[in-house]
Amino acid sequence: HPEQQYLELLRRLIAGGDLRLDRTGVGTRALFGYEMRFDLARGFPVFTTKRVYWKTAFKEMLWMLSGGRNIRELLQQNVRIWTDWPLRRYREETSDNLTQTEFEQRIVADADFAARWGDLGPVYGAQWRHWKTSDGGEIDQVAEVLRLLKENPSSRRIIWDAWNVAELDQMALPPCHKQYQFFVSSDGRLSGACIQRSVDSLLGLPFNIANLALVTHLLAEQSGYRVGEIVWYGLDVHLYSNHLEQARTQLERQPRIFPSLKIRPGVTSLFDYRIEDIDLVDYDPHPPISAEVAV
Ligand code: UFP
Repeated sequence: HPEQQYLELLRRLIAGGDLRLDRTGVGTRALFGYEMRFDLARGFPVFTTKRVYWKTAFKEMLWMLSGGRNIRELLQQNVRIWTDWPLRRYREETSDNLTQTEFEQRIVADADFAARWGDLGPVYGAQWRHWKTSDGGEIDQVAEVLRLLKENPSSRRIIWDAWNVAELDQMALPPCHKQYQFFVSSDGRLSGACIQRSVDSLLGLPFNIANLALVTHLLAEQSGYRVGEIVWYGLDVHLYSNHLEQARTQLERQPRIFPSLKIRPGVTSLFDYRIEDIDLVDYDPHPPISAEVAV
């Protein structure tokens, strides 16, 4: 089963990961460099050895594709995965101890408050769609990828990149899945790759794989190709020390058949997809496993 690639990674991290103290103070077991490949024709690679909240991941991907950088648009769809960073900044700068829920409700209810405190800086979507040029213009890297897929599919430059060195210090979190590249084979199948510099193997990685697969499917649909493979490269691949038990639980489980992705036909632009247009059918995972995110 292709999910064994992931379980093998967890096994290696538990058994032989290098013990390092990290930025968050939690501590990790890490290895440097790991590759996984999934043939999208063999099912949609959302892991089954625990429930992955794929709708949350997909909403995040659509938000990134829209150029989003404020948590308000995520919270309006009940996606709370990015709240920790703005909330910490709010508490530090105001000494106001709102709870997470109070903070989130205020972001949704109050547009001015959201503009002041909900902005993450020029993170993924901002770089993908609005990379600033030195002459005051911007580049839409995703539109350029779509153009190349249609006009020059053998190009070796079908890339978008979020690692904007000059703006890293303005971002709530520097990009983890920092670069995407696409490839059209001679039989008309689109493959997608992602380079991820830093990988929370328990919490982040299942989302990152699902989102790489989703965006590859959406690009294929919009440029008239069938889907090929996804190829994922992680560099600092780590397991937080407070995720060890969860990883061991997952290793006791047998992977199940991957579900299939259904995309509503007739959406004419990559940027018009809404979450209602996308569904996963026959996803039958093992139960969820909860874990704390390191901020
Ligand atoms: N992280 C992921 N995937 C993501 C994302 C973050 O695994 O999509 F946004 C994790 C990796 C790391 C932490 O554990 O978040 C980022 O910390 P740092 O910037 O110190 O690498």
